Amino acid sequence: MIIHRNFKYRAIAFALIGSVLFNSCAQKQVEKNARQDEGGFPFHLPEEKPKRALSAAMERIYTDYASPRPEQNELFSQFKYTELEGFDYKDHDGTISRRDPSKTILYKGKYYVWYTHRETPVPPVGIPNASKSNDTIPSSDWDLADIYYATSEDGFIWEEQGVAIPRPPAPNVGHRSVTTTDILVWKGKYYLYYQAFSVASGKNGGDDCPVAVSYADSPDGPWIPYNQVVIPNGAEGEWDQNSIHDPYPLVHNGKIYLYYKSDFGERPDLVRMQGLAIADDPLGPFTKHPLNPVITSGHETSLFPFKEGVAALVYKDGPEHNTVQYAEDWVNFEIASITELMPYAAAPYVPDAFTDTKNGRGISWGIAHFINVTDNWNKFSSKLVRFDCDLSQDLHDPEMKKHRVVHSPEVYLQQGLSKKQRKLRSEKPLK
Ligand code: AAL
Repeated sequence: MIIHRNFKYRAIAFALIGSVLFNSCAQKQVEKNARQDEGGFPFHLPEEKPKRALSAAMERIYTDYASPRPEQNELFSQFKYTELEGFDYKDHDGTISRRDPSKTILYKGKYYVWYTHRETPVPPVGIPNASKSNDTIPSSDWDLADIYYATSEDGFIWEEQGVAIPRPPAPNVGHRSVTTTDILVWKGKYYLYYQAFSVASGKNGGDDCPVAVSYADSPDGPWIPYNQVVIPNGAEGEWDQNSIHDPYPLVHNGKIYLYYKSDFGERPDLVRMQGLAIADDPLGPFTKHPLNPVITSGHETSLFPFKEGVAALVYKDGPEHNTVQYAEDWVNFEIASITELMPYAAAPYVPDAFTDTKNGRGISWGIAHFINVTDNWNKFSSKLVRFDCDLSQDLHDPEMKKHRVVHSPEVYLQQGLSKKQRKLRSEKPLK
């Protein structure tokens, strides 16, 4: 009896499955027929994703980006650059360098920016020659450096105020060089996080350093060093075992979200990616996110709250360089747009960086740097520069939304073949 009943149920099940399969095949055939007689893709690019079969590329511009048109994508922008006034570089002889700026903040009507300041009797010898460095000869452009700051009324003309954080005496962490700082404003106090080198960059083979922090009641200081590592390197064998670079704090969900870069693997196959460490208190403890690395590309992390999520300027290194990326959950980043000529070490003015906003407004300018400004490795030095863009919900600047940057032929010709490439490519094929 039971066998008979099972057989009946199985027969019903097979009949149901069969009819579902038949219907879906029939449905597909109906759609296929419909598509074939719906004509080609429309002449005017639809604002919304059209109900028709789409190629992967067409699908992508409706699903991956805020708008199928870059000029209507709030997270697409071009970037424009302006020389800053107020900084002396001694004709870029390599003995003075300013680079790796912090985010800019506005305090009592003045803009403030902090940055790596190196002033040495001679230019750096270069990381590969780090063994030749000593107490006066720098290995890299950011070796034997201190953290300086400058103020401005308009973001274009600056007045250097002098040193904010000097190198501490040995054996305190950072006694060799303190560099690549960023600012956090938290409960009325100011915190500067920075790379704290105890050995010349390159001496151990890599650009090895942890992150330390100093704090003050005013952006003008005095800055009190915490004199401890606040973002430690990863354990042996972990991606961030050697370096915690570019500390970049924001405030989200009542916590400090500090993004950072690490260089991992061995030169010349170095990989650079971005991680996230979160804390309830500016002095830590910071907990590294279990999904680290959270951004697969980029250098000198720069991010800003945007709507409910966070956006990132991802440039220079990695498979997804030259992109603006977005993470609604502040952890899982997607590409929001592809762009070019992105600012090096971009450090934007982010009005809502520390307000724990639930609707980030975005950015329109900041400070960045140009490295090796004389294109001469024997006189290596860098300089600060202003960048402007339109990655803001409160700005509509069509000039920043053009699809392409027109370069002069000289820019292309500057990227010439090496002698080796030219020789290889001019040899006649053997056959
Ligand atoms: C920069 C940053 C960090 C590195 C070096 C100085 O672009 O990534 O600060 O250590 O280069």
